[in-house]
Amino acid sequence: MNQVLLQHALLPSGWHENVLVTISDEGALNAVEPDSNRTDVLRITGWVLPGMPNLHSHAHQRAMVGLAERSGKSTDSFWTWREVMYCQVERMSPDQLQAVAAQLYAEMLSAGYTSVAEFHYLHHQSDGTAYTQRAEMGLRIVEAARATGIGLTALPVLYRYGGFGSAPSSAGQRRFVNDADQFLDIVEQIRNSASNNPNIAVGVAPHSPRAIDKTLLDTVLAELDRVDPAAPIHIHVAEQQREVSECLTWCGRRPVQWLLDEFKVDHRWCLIHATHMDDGEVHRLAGSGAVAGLCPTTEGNLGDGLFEAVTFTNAGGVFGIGSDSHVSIDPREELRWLEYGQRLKHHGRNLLAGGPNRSTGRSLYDAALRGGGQSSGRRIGALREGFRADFVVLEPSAPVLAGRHSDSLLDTWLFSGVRPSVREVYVGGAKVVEAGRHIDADAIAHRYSAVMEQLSA
Ligand code: NGQ
Ligand code: ZN
Repeated sequence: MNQVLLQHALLPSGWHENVLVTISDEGALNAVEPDSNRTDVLRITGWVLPGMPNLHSHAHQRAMVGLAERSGKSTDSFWTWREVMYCQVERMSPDQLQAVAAQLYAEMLSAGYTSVAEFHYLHHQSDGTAYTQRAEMGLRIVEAARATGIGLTALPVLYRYGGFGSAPSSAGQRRFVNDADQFLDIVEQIRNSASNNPNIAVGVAPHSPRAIDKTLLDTVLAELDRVDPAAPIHIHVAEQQREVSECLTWCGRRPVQWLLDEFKVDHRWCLIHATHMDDGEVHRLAGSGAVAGLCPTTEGNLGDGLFEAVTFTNAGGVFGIGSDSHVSIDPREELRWLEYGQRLKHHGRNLLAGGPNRSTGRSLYDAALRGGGQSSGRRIGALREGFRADFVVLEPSAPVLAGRHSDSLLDTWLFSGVRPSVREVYVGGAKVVEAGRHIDADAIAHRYSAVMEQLSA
C-alpha cells in the first residue's frame, strides 16, 4: 500500500486539489480523497490527468513510418500503402517485433498514453508457416508491454479471408491467416501468459468484415463467451469508400449495417474507424453502446475520410482514440485532429465541446478516457476507487501553461503544439516516466536502433 498527494487532479467530478490517493500493492486505487491536509506523504506538484488509453495499435507499423510517403507508379491510395506495409512486414522476426514494440510503448508512455490495445495480426513466420509456439509473435507483444510497464489489452486478430464473401487471402497476407481452432489456440496461449497480471487483459479482434465470415466469427465468439463473456471485441470497419461499395455489391448492405444486423454489437465492441456511415448507421452505432475507435492522424495519413463525430456524439455515441499506424504518438494530436476535422468539414469551431460554455479540450479528453477505458476491458480511464492507478503529471514549469489552471490549462495543453508533453507517468502506481523520459529509454532505444539497421539492410 502506497499513498501520494496530488496537488491538482482531474477526477470524474472535475478538478480537485490536494487529492490523497491510496494505491494497493496490485496497483489499483483503493481510495481517492480530495481536500486532504495530510503532510506526511509524497506530494506531486502540478496538474495530474488520468492516463489516456490508446485503443488501437499495430506495433509493427511503427517500423515503416515515413516509408510510404513517396509516390508510386500509379495513383497512391490506402490500398497501395497496404502493399508497402505487406512488403515491410515480410521479414520481421519475433525479436525484432519485440524491440520495435518496446520502443513504441516507451514513446507512448512518455506522450501520456498509459495503456494500449494491440490489434495484432502478424502471427506466422515469413513463409506463412506457424511458429512452434503458435502465439510466438503475440507473446512478444505481451513481453514488450511488460518490460515497458504500459497497460495492455492484447487483441489477437482473427484473419481468414482476403475480401468480402470469403474471398481467398493473398500472398501478402500469409503471416496473418488462421482458422477458428488455430486462432483460439493463439488466444489461449496469450491468455495463459497474462493471467493474474492486473496490467493485462485479453480480447479478440476479427480484422474486418473483409477478413472473416459470419460462421467463423460466430464460432470464435461462442468460445470467447465461454471463457470470458466480458472480453472486448474490436474490428476495423468502413474505413474506405471502396469497402462500402464492395460490401454493397456482395450483400446489398453497407459494412456497419451488416455488422450491426449480423452480430449482437454492444458495449463490449469497438468499431475501428467506422468512417463511412450513412445517417441511419451513425444513429444505430451510437445507440448500440459500442465504442467508435477513432485514429485521426492515421485516417488523415491514409486518406480515409472524416468520421461523423458531431452527429455521432450528439446521438450519445461513445468514442476513444488510437495511434493505429503510429504516424504520430501523442493523444493531444489525435484529439486536436478529431476536432479540426469537424471544423474543416462543418466550418465552425468548438464542435465537440458538447454544449455552450464548455471546454473543448476537457470534453474531448473526458470522452476519450471513457471510450478508451470501456474498449480496453480493464478498469482504466478515471482516477476513481477500484480503477488502476494510471496517471500523468504535466510539466509544471512549461511557459505556455503559465497562468492557466484547470480546464483552460487542459485546453492550452491540447491546443498548443507538441511541447510540453508530460513530466511523469505512473501505471498501476509505478513510475515509468521521469523528467519526460521513460525510465529505461536508453536501453530500449539502443535495441530498437539495432533492429532498424537490420531491417533496412
Ligand atoms: C491494418 N490498417 O490492418 O493494419 C489496416 C490496413 C486493411 C488500418 N486500417 C489493412 N489503418 O485494412 O486491410
Ligand atoms: Zn488498424
